[in-house]
Amino acid sequence: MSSNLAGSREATVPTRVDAVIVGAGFSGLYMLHKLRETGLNAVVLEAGDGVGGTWYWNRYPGARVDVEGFDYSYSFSADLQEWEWSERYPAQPELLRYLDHVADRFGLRRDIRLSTRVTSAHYDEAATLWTVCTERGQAYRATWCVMATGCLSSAQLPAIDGIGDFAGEWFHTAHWPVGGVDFTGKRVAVIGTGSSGIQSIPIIAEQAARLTVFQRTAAFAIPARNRDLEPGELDELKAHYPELRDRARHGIVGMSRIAEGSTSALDATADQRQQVFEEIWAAGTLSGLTTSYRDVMTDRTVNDQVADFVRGKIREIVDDPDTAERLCPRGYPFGAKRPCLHTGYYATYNRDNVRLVDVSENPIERLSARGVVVGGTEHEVDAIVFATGFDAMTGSLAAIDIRGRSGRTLRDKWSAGPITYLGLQSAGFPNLFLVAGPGSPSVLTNMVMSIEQHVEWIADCIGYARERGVVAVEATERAERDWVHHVNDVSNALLYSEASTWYLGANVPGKPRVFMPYAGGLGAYRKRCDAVAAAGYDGFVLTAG
Ligand code: N01
Repeated sequence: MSSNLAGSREATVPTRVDAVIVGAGFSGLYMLHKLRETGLNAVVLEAGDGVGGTWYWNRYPGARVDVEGFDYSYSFSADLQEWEWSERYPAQPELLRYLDHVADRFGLRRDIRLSTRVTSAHYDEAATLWTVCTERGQAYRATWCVMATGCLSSAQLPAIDGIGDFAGEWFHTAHWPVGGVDFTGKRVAVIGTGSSGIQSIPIIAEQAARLTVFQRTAAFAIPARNRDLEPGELDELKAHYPELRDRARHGIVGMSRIAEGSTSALDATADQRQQVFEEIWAAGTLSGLTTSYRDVMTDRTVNDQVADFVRGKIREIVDDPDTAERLCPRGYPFGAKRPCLHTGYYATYNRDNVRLVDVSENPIERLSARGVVVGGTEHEVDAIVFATGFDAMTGSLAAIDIRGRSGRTLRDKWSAGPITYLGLQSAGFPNLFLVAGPGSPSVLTNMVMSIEQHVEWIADCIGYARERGVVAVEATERAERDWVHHVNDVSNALLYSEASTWYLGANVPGKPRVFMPYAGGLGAYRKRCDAVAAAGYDGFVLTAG
């Protein structure tokens, strides 16, 4: 409970708005803009001290997006073409500046409350209103509540004994200090080799006296070939803006310039395949290998060809054959665990001050006051970086006490895994919308394109309801049951379930193993959502006031 008198007084006098939006990242900013356009009085509640969401929190060394900046930016406003990306894959500071620019450009800040963490959202059936409360003791009453809380925003520390015993400094990549960290002259451990680890390891290695990387699962990483954009390069893209954006909106992964192969790799000769893979490797794209042939994610033989190709590249780069073998991913299909885009990652292991400790068979036992203990050996370090990921897709929602009709909690409803209709709503929680929720393409695509599609759909739905005097929009149980089956059917036909990943919740002890995103592709998903809307919001019950 807040000790702040003003705060507790506010709690008894809720602020009445049409809509509460939780989160001020890419989703929340655009949601606010769209709801204003729809004529709503909306407020955004954001836990951080600034806007930006993911790009506010993830300030670790080397943090940069792995989708090209041209694609990883809003497409809804021609005005925003004014933004000049400096690099092919923009780094965190530039992305944060961009989102700050968007907040200013559309005058969003006056309706954003920073340093305001939402603790609960309860539905009042009689009043058809949500009451949203914050850690600071404020309360808001709203007809509509939009969770723009992000798919990867609930950071995970591993369940390793002795974290409290470690006498040095430790950091999580997703909660990096704003002023940065100077590792000069230090002995540093990085635990985790997913995207965050793979981006930060080369930079930390350049600074630290010694870097020890603790790897449990080797990742497939593709060189980013990041570079400054040439003068005029962006103008060239902007000259084809509508066409490129349209391609991204309707493609599988939401990117404008990723070739989506329609042929089988099995119909190509070994030389032809090699040439295709080499071209993609040289181009430096995250999804290029996955979409190179139509059967990379359905046929294990084809998938093995891609995996062998990447392993061959790792062996070419890493000097020490033993280290190279340990860096070669094995035991799961390429693409089933999210691939990474890297800059100098594998070559980092050729440095004298970098060591790789394989903890796949011998897990980290504990942290001691002086370091990390594995197999009875204490690896002494001055600082530890946890690049250990997130309680993905559901973690940030589970952190809020969300109660729908009859007081039922979302945590309870989702205890065996998330249940949604289109990843947009869950039955029993009227007027509560999820942006990029579980059951939507979200993390399998360029997030910005998926977010725009959701925000526009939600705003249209709310506008439709208001025009008709509808006070409650709620997914039916039948519609969500059918959708969950469909999501499962689609992922079961692919190779995703053959890896233990955060897509499945496998990285969080006790989390039910359910493949959470929708793997049917953004374009097909968009068509489905459009058809639902065109049919008067098929699968939803619309209740007039
Ligand atoms: O997290 P992760 P992340 N002992 O979950 C290891 C997006 N992203 O922050 O695989 C030892 O991928 C764990 O090992 P294992 C992107 O979608 C995007 O790196 O569970 N190791 C794994 O290696 C990405 O996929 C960008 O066996 C332990 C690592 O920690 C997602 O965020 C940049 C351990 C966690 O990897 C998450 O990426 C960054 C333990 N006890 C992130 N516990 C870009 O756009 C966990 N691990 C570029």
